[in-house]
Amino acid sequence: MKRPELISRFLIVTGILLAVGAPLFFWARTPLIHARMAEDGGWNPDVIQAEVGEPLHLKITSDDVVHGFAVGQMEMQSVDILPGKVTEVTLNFDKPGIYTFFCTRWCGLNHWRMRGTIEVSGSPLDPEPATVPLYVSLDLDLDAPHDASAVPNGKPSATSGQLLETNLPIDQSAEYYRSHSPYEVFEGLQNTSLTEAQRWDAVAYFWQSNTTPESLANGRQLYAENCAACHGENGAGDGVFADDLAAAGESSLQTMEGAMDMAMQTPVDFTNPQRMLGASPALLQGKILRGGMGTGMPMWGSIFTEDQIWDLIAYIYSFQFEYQH
Ligand code: HEC
Ligand SMILES: [Cu+2]
Repeated sequence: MKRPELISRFLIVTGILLAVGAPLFFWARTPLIHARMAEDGGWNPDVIQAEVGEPLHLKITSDDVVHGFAVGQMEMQSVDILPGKVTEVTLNFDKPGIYTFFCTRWCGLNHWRMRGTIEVSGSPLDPEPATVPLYVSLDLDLDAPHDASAVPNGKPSATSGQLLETNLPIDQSAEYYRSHSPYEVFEGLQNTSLTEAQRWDAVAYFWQSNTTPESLANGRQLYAENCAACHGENGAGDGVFADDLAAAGESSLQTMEGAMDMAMQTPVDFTNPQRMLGASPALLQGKILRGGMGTGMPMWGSIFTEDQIWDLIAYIYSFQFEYQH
């Protein structure tokens, strides 16, 4: 073989490699993501790499039922993922970190287990200091019992609370509200001339003053989409999946693996005053961020922004109090 021939062959081969390789390279960066119910494997792949400042193009399809796709802690509308169709999504990241993508359609009992991660590398476009969640800085023990030792007869009324004397010994700061349970604030009113019922009404008014109609409305919507299937539309712990969770808990207790795991539990009843009036917003924040560790309560820390979690908490307390708005 003469030299020039060798070179031209080499060039042709490189040409073919480039022609096939370049699309392959880009295709490899945007693999087709398959969605399946969690029992059948969930997302595949479930780990995706991306870079700050570079748009991430995703193509997603479903192999079984209709799922939804959204990424936690990002302002984005969730998109439906239909069986046999390819949905394209483009994401932009301005901060590095590990993001969680998740299913947004209630596709089954294990729906909330349909989660995957996007590992974003690079440096932040707009650096901001990292914040520590309040329950961490308060060093709360999330698993300690927190029942209130006294509860009101009926729902305390914020409207009645507002009519009471105004110079009650309640610290009006947001920090005080977030780090105390309604029961603790009730106790703090012991040395006033108020009756017990009035003290609870004052607490209801204090709770209402620490939220806004917008925050409650936002919390209500997030709750309906993400929590009601277990905790119930009206907070009573009787969502459509509550029985399934209890059954899964019983069967897991009967197996060796189940005995090693913590038992699945029925979802907490948010209308139970003893339980909820004894919990501070910071404690609920910790429980929502961390989840129930094997009990069936998902962890939401990688899904919601801090503000969304406070909105959810404000809404959860509305099962305890009679608000004006
Ligand atoms: C798959 C079912 C399920 C879903 C969905 C769910 N939870 Fe739970 N949740 C549970 C179970 C079970 C418990 C009880 C176990 C525990 O306390 O850890 C619980 C407990 C809690 C607690 C602890 C209350 C306390 O006083 O100890 C809070 C707060 C809570 N959930 C909030 C939420 C919020 C907010 C959402 C929606 C964003 C949500 N949960 C979605 C099942 C669920
Ligand atoms: Cu799904």
